[in-house]
Amino acid sequence: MAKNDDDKLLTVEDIRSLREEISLMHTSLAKDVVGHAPLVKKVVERFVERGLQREWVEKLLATLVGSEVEDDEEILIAYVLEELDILLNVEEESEELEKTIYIIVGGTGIGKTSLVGKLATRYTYLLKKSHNAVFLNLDHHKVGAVEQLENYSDAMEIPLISLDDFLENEYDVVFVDTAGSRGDNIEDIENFIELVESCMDYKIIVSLALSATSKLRDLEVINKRFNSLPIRNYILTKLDETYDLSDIINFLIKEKTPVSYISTGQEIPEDLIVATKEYLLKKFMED
Ligand SMILES: Nc1nc2c(ncn2[C@@H]2O[C@H](COP(=O)(O)OP(=O)(O)OP(=O)(O)O)[C@@H](O)[C@H]2O)c(=O)[nH]1
Ligand SMILES: [Mg+2]
Repeated sequence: MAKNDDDKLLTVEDIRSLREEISLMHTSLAKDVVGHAPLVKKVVERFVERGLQREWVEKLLATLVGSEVEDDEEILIAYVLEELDILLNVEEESEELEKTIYIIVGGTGIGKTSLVGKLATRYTYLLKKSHNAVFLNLDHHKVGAVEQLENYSDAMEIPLISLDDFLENEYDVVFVDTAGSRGDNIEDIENFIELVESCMDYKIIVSLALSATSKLRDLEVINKRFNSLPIRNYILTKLDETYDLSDIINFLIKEKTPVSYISTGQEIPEDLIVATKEYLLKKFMED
């Protein structure tokens, strides 16, 4: 195709900035449209007060302005909840694992080691199939990290194995605890995954633990820090420590990665539930 100054092909950059412009136009258009429908505006304010991002709710409800439901508050609310329900992703529990490595990663002090304890106990004692589960520790950084797992191992009668032991034997599921980090120990985890993939036929599940008490920006940053790992799902922790789930909900509706479990307290193994959309939405809407 002929190219000259009058007939230039669009570059990827041009398309990206056009897209941003259109998105901005949509945003301000949605704001205007909502401003003309008092009840829709009221429902927008209600969800904004709950912590949802204004732009998101305005864009969503603007599509209903002018329709027959714009004067029906209940339907407007139900519409937002239904959209949240569609956008939230959860993962069903695999009740039978074979030759699986479960690696829990995430920031410091958010409940990774507790999750390893809860999950190993669950897979050993609480599910229909009793799994041959063990702990493996990749946290060589924190003083006391081994002791914490040793305590769980003694209390729950679940072996804590060494790397050599792991390489020589077969287990149904190996729960791997990692160092709490802001992302700087990722290389250790990558090396471990590489080692497993090079000489073993274990299936690997990497879960990113996220605290429900974190702010949206922190959740986004931590998610980005770990994105070189094959994160299969999120596990939410400390849901008992906050009444405001808006940041975690705002985060989850933009991510495709599903939530697998939710930790609701310090008790091992009781305070762990399989994630459901109903639970998340109910907690979000609770006062
Ligand atoms: N309230 C509450 N406390 C929790 C939850 N999960 C873990 N904790 C507590 O949070 C503290 C830290 O938990 P750990 O499991 O050691 O966290 P970690 O991510 O392994 O910490 P580091 O290894 O130091 O990065 C402990 O006191 C746990 O009992 C939860 O869901 N709710
Ligand atoms: Mg730990």
